[in-house]
Amino acid sequence: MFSMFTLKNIHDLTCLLVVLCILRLSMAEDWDFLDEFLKREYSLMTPYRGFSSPSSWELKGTALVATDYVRLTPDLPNRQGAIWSGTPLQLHDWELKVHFKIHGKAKTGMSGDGLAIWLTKERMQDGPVFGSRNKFTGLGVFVDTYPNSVKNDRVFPYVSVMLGNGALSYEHDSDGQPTELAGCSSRDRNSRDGVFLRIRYIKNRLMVMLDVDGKDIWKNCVNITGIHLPTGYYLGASSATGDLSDNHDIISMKLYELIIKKVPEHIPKVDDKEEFQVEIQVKQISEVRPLTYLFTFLFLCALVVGGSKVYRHWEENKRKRSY
Ligand SMILES: [Ca+2]
Repeated sequence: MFSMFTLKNIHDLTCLLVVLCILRLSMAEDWDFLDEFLKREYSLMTPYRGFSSPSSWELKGTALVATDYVRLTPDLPNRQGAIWSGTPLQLHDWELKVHFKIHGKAKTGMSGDGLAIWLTKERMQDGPVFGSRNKFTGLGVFVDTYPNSVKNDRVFPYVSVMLGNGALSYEHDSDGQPTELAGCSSRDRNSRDGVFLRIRYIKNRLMVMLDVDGKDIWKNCVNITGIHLPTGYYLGASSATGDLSDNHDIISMKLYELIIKKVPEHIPKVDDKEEFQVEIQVKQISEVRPLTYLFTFLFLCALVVGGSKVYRHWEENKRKRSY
């Protein structure tokens, strides 16, 4: 009975350790990238030469180009403006660093409406979602400065992420809460030097980080896995003002290609097929030392326990014989 119990424990512990090893390795892979390269064809930065090329950036609505910024809307009511890249993004793993500034005379809570950063199939279309079309296809990152919903339990300004499939509708009156994937509160209005926003998409993980003081101190806002974004979509930024307003300025949008670690394939395998998984993967893992130590330890324990049991049995027999 004892030996059976021990064997069961060894089996359970081994399975647990194998799972932990695989989990640790896959988590490390998710975060790792080797290098990043600025891709100018997708980026917008001073001196904003991109607007002179028809294949690059385009202005819409009230958007205008100044020396140090592109203003999507001025601090005036009922304005809409946008900028859109004309080059479809063909990269699989990337990071977009957006430097923006939302500022105006009004107190926070009495200004609006905010801005959106886009990576969508559609481009250059007016609409009610921060000055761009609703029922979009792709990614929208919203910097919402005005709480429209009276039921709001969130602190504004509020940054949120939505993935549109062409049918989902962003509800402006509820600040997009029903379709929000994740988000966070962020004081990104009237910052002296503007706010930096990072949108990182790597191996189907989407992360959004914010640096509101320009001190290179990043706050994690969104971190979600299982996001599938097709290539060939367009980068853009848009903004709208209503009764309340603000200046919504984009200072730069820099797109970096992320070079990720390629894990060489040593053995053929099929995802989601159990018969190809556990045992083969265990042999694959180079860091099997903890397993070796565990097996040695368990073997020694079993040896000691078994030995003492045999010894006790032998002692008992000896005692019986001597009676
Ligand atoms: Ca709002």
